[in-house]
Amino acid sequence: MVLKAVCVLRGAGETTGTVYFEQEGDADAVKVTGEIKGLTPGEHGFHVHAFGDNTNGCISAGPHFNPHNKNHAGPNDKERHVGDLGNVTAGADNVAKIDITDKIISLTGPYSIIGRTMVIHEKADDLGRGGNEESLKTGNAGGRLACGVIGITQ
Ligand SMILES: [Cu+2]
Ligand SMILES: [Zn+2]
Repeated sequence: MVLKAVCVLRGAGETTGTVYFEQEGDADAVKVTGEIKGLTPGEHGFHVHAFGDNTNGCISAGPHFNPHNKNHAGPNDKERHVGDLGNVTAGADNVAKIDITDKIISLTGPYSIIGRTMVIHEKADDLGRGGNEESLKTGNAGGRLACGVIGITQ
């Protein structure tokens, strides 16, 4: 059975986006597609944060989803937060097209990302290589431009 989820991102500014998630089965990689508009050209950190709570805006989503208590890193690192999807890159048109395949996130099981929050950041994620303490927590990706709760779709 194919599992599908969707996330609509909104924030205080003009950044908006729609992200789709698809997973063939429990143990398969998750395909993440979609686009985010209203971004400055260049890289922007893109993560799953722990809570599906947007009561006080994107800040209520808490830290990166990190059920195994690891340091922050990039999507291809062996040790990373489950929520570490790295960066998306916006072009001169201020749009980032998303096309990610990730083997760590899941739409099912105890570490499912359903009901958690996707966040797009102001700055690039340094993938844990920034050489300071914050780099190992957030990748120094700065403010939260927009976010949305990941929900089940058909
Ligand atoms: Cu984040
Ligand atoms: Zn992280």
